[in-house]
Amino acid sequence: MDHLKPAEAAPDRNLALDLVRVTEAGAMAAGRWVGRGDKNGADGVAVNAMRSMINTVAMNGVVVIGEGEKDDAPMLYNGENVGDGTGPECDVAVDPIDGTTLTAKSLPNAISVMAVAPRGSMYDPSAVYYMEKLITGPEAADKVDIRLPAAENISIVAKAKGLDIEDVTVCVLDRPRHDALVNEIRQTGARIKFIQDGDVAGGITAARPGSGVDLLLGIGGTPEGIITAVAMKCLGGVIQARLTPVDDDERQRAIDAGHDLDRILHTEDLVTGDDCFFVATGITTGNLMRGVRYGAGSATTESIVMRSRSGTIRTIRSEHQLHKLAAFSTID
Ligand code: VTB
Ligand code: MG
Ligand code: MG
Repeated sequence: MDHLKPAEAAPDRNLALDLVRVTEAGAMAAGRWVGRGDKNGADGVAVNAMRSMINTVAMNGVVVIGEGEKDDAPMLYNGENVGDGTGPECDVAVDPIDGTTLTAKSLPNAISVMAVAPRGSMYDPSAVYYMEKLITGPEAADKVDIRLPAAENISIVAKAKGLDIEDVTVCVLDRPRHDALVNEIRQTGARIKFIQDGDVAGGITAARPGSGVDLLLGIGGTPEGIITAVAMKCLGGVIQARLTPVDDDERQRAIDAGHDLDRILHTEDLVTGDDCFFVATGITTGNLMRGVRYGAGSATTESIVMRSRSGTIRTIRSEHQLHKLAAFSTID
């Protein structure tokens, strides 16, 4: 049976289509909680739905990024074994809901998202919850530099895309910590698309042609940054990041954990190699995908499924018959 080893060692191309069922399950569970004003309740049902589905996937996964610590949410916890244990050895990064507040308030761009890569290939984000990010698409991917002022990166992106500065739109999380950045961007004449939450969707939008967004700048979650790195590998875009401790305690913890806070983390540092998968399903409708829609006894989901090695980007619209999927009626 030795001849089977190489095939088993690397994630198989069919994995992507199995994985999407996991984020579909998360989104369908969360979809019932849209607008209910209870972000932890929504996160809880999404975690449970994903956890039961993920264990049917033929992989030997370990959760290396399970959200929860920063947002104090229930987790698919770090170190948890996931998958049916039969397939390739993988690192799994999961965010059952990126945008719990978006879900609770029925605002756009909440997604259920997961990334998978060979074991050991994802950056260990522990100890520092936030990072400064620069994300853009293939055109300017090898020209931008997070160490430069925002104005310079905006002009690099404009030039690479053949745009006037005024045509460039920068996605920024709407937070007081970004006040200076917002001023700097506005002085260039570029426009800003503010997002309330959800910089995974925001980052992908920045790398997708025709999305109306050209660049993402600002400080967001470290786990989301690593998930975004997988997406960038598939899309040919780039993420550059710098760990950003929020206070002295976090700074010290980061240094003790061996992080070099001056280091620029490139896409390749956040996930090494070229054999990774990204799947996301819309919870609320946004720029990338429509959210979950319910009909009589049915639900329709839209997902994006990407594989880095092939570069294939699939949009999958699925119609689910809920009476046949009793496991998803999580609201009762
Ligand atoms: C960031 C962003 C996420 O939460 O982590 C943000 O990356 C948290 O920022 O996409 P604050 O602590 O300032 O709220 C999200 O928006 C959602 O998890
Ligand atoms: Mg989350
Ligand atoms: Mg998140």
